[in-house]
Amino acid sequence: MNVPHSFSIHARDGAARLGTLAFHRGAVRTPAFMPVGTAATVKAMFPETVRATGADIVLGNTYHLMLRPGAERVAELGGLHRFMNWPRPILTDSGGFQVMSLSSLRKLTEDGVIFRSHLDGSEHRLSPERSVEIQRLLGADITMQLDECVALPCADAEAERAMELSLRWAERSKRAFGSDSSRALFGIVQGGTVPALRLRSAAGLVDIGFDGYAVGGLAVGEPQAVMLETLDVTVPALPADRPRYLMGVGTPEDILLSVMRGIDMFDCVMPTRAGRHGQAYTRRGRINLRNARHADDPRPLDEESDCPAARDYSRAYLHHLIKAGEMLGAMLLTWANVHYYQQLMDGIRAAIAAGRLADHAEAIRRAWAAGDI
Ligand code: PRF
Repeated sequence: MNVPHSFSIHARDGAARLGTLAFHRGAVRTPAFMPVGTAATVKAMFPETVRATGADIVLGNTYHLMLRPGAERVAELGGLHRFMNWPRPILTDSGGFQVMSLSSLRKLTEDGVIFRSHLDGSEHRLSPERSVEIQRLLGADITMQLDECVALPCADAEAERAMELSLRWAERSKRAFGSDSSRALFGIVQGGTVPALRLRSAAGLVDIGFDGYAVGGLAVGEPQAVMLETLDVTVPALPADRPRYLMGVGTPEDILLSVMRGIDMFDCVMPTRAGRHGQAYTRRGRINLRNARHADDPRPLDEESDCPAARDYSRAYLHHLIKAGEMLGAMLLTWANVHYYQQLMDGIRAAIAAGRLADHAEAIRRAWAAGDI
């Protein structure tokens, strides 16, 4: 089907934007949070439940899927959407970031990266062209360019080298992607925390021309204030009429503060990973269900939530499930957390529409600060 994708902005409040990113598989309401479905599954959740929380789009990973079950196999089985029974939009990350954090014996060259699989030690290569091809085989609605993300803090020269390499890879990714208006290709801004490098990266990507622009290389060890300062420099350098995606972010507060700086899309393992480890995100902040103080607590996580996981199960029961290592504990907390994140985005979108995001942000932060017990 060759229905072109589109991005439209319906309202603004300060730098924040309310929009819709439309694909033939469905619309993505922005600001959007994308649950992470690394290995063709949002861990511990049914796709139907992910959708019921309000998610319009999920993220998949080139790195994991190329190693297992293999991109060609997924393509032969009808693509990632059919494979995982998620008929709505999917964004796939390009693999570079995961190679750096998960694989061993990495060798980075101008052509791409050669690495050993974290699964069986087998050798693989990923170039900008192969990453784009894998994402096409998976059937991604949004393809990310291959980039190099350096850990922070790092020397300016190292941030510059990785940024320039990422720019050259951006150009090759764009050429490899060709013209397919039904799918989107996003470039990724790098440049560490050096304003001049961020600006050069953004300008270079805008010259090449992308359907959307991601800010990479943040939330990799720097303080929140440094991340926000980098956004303050970077976001104004991106085209106003294109979606902006802050990769791998973040806590509910990071998301709120980044929306207020003009970011439209987010992804993070936090709600899913934290859920599997016994942490719950709620209106009143984070709750560690492993803590013994919950053992006799008959209250649910949030009696006012319309998520069954947050409303219909006592903290005592959740504590028991987590302590006993029962799968249902991870399932319920993941569900509650993904639902909470989607509710957060829903509230943010409504506040932008009403032109009262600053007040809304203040109210949310007050409730977090007041705490739970
Ligand atoms: N690049 C890519 N994926 C990413 C990142 C990046 O810089 C980050 C950084 N927070 C998360 N995921 N390709």
